[in-house]
Parts: sequence; structure tokens; C-alpha cells
Amino acid sequence: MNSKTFFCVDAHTCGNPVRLVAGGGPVLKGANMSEKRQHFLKEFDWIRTGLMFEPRGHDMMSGSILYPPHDADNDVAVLFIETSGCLPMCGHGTIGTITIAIEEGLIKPKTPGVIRMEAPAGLVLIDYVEKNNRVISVKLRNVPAYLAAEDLQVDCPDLGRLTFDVAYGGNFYAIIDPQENFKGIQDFTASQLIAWSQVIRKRINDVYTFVHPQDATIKGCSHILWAGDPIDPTSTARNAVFYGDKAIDRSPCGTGTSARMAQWHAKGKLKTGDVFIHESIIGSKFIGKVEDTLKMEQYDAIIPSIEGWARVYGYNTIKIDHSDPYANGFQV
Ligand code: PYC
Repeated sequence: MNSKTFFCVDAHTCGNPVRLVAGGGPVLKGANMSEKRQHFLKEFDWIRTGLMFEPRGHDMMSGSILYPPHDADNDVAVLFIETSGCLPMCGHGTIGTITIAIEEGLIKPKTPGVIRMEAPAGLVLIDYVEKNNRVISVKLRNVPAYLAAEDLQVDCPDLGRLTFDVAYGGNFYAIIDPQENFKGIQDFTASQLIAWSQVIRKRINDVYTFVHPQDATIKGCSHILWAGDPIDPTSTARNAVFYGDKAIDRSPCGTGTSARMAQWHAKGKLKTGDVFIHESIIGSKFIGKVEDTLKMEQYDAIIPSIEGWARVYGYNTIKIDHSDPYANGFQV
């Protein structure tokens, strides 16, 4: 087989891309999406790199592939494909994927307006609002989120020593709140944040280990959440989330917002029922809420919800020709 064609629908969620592979995705082995994620990473990762990296994608590119659910009560199962790998969970990816799937008729939910979605990180319950064949908003009740560690330290080039917390919201986040050596993202460019993130993420993972208590395949601090002042004073907070090797999320980051709400809840700054409006680097917003709490192993976890919107902008038939020297993509 010299080439493979993928039928994709492209959208963005609050500014960050979502490329849903509607045709051409591989058949995967596994009893759930966590196992299928491992199979994909072992045998089909060229599809991810070919579709996410340059020349067919770019540093921020992110996408998904739909699978039938493993439990007949659920509506769909989703694999997230990103420049960073296959994330256990992706909030902006979910909002974009559901918007595309409903508008394009790729999912027929058992109950209109409600979708039970299996992600590698667990079950995600979704409510969406549709008007005139357009999805206006998507609200996801995420997997449990928790504060994993507090007051850790890392040395950052230029800034010096930084104190950070680590929280899980579907991925592990190092959260850098404003402090003596870092007054907030408003003082810095995206390129500066990216350069520092590359260094400190490595330093953090060299020293500390983070493993999900219920799924050992979810491990490592993959994302850095830099905090700062909101642009709109009615927002709760703003962030710049670093992911992959060179990306700052243009959306407010669903799993990052979940992690931050878990951090605030654990510190007594948010309580059950509170709303948390999170702004992205470009000022787009997600509405977060602490829906519930639960005990998860040794952690006091929250059930966060995230609400946002996405827009479909194109249909993309992409060929990966194996004789192309850049078939599997590249990063500079
Ligand atoms: O929205 O969860 C998210 C996300 C993760 C990486 C980029 N966006």
C-alpha cells in the first residue's frame, strides 16, 4: 500500500484546531479506549504524526478518530490524536469532535442533546445544544480531577526558581500561579512561555513522577499551565497552556481548566456549584463548574464540567503517500 487517504472534517474550538478523521482511521484492538490508545501508539502512530505535524498539520494541530462504544449504553468512543501524542482526554478536542459529529451526522445519539462518550481517560457525559442544524454549545462532564501535589519547585531559565502545583484533569498539569518571580502571562510573549515550558517540563519529569491511580498508562506531567490576569474582568482567570513541543492552546483548555478547578477546590477557593470562567491566551472562554466531589483512592477529587463552542470550517481529504519523504510529518 503506497498511500492512504483520510477524510477529515476541520473545525476549531474557541480558536484551537480539531481535525476529526471521519474516514480512514485504523481498526484497533482493545476492550476499552485506554487499550485501543496503546494499540494505536504502537502500530499506527504514523497516522497521527502524518496528519498532525507539518506539512499537513502544524504545531497546534489536534484531532480525533471515532470508534463504536464498548458499552452498549454509550454513544461513541473517541481516540484523541495530537502533536503531543494520544492524550487520555482533551476538552477542546471533545467540544470540536461532538460539534462536527452532530453537524455532519457521524453520531446518532440515543437521546438527542445527550452523548455518553468513552475517552481513554474514562466516561465523559455530554450535553449539547443544537439550533438550525448548528451545534451552539457543548458541555462536558469530565473525568474526575484532583490536586496531585502542592508547592513543588523548579528552576526556570531567566525567571529563576518557580513554585508550582500539579493537578490532573484528564492530563497532568504543572500549574504556575503568579508569584515573586512570575507575575503572570500578561507580561510575556507566547514564544517566551514556550521556550521556558520546554525546559521546565523536562526538569519536572526528571525529578517527579505522576501516575494516575486507576490507569498506569496515564503518567507524566505533559502540560504546563501558566496563569495570569483575565482580559475581561468578569472572567475568573486566564491561562496559557503549553502542550506538544511548541504549542500554546488557543482555547482555554478543557483538561487544564478541570485541573485548575481541582486545584482551586482543594485550596478552598472554589466550592461545589461554583462557576469558573477561564480565558485563553486569545481571550476565548470556557465556562467551568465544579459539579460534584468524590473520593478517588487517596485524593479528594471533583467532577468538573466545561462548556464551550466550536465551528466547522472545512472538509479535508488528506493523502499520506508513503513515497513522500515527509509522509510521517516533521517538526522543526
Ligand atoms: O482542551 O483539554 C484540552 C487540551 C489539551 C491540549 C490542548 N487542549
